[in-house]
Amino acid sequence: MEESVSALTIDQLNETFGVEGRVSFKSSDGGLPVADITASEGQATIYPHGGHVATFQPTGEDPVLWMSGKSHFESGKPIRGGIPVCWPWFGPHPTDSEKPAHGFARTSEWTVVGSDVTSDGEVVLRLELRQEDVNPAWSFPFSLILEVTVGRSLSGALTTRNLGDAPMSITEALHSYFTVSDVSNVEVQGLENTIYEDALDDDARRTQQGPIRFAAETDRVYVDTEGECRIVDPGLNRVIRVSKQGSRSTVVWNPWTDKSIRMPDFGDDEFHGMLCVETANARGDAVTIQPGQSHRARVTIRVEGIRRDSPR
Ligand code: TA6
Repeated sequence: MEESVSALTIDQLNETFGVEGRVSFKSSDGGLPVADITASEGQATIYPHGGHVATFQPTGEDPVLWMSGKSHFESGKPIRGGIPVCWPWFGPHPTDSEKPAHGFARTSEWTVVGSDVTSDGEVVLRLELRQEDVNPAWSFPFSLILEVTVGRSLSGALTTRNLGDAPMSITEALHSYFTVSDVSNVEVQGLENTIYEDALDDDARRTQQGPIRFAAETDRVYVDTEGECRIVDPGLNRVIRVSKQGSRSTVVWNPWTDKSIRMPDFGDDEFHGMLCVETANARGDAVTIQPGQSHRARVTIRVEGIRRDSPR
């Protein structure tokens, strides 16, 4: 079903986009509308607030996306976990420190514009953010569409269309938070020999030697890379595969102790059980979109068992 609507009630959302046994909308504890997605081989929840995929769990698997027990679920504040949409800038605003970190998309109210069920039981939900939905001080003529496909895997495709008459430059991230057994006991493969900028050392550029392991705060923007990342987690006996298209940066982040304590919406000890591997176009990988043109960044997340020949 394709219909552009905005600020619908829960009943209207269910009437327009609900699908029996597959897509239903309800009011979450904090009062925000949320879509419950039940595909044939996986479940997810998606908030129009921020265009935010909050949870994903393939049938028979442990939850894949992580959510802080202290996350806000209220308008004007980002949700801490799942897949925040960082857009139209990643990190601090390049010139105006008054503007919110990671852009305005993740704290804006998106509009549900479509829902589908495919022949093999995958569920698609489409949401849109447009210029008229955001603070006029921050906006320019754009359309931002998030298309989420839920099944055994989850994919999120973020399409920016430039509706103006001048080129538009953006940085962005699908800032995915993953559940791990113990971040000290996992490794990230797929970024070996890739150059990264170390956000904890004045963006010093270094080359990744071997898999990434974690023993302290880690905040790295790997640039000029289109590779798949694998989070190898012996504790949960699984590998989370994060593949992507239309993204040239991958951000790897764990706040560790001190930064966790500084974040009010993040439990002091929660860092042990989470890891961010983010599908981005950040720093020098900014994207310029010509008038009338569009750009799509897409992440696909899937889980598999650990093969016997995987290290650790
Ligand atoms: O993606 C890593 C990062 O840029 C870190 O520097 C940290 O700030 C994280 O994003 C979370 O940012 P937030 O604004 O959501 O607290």
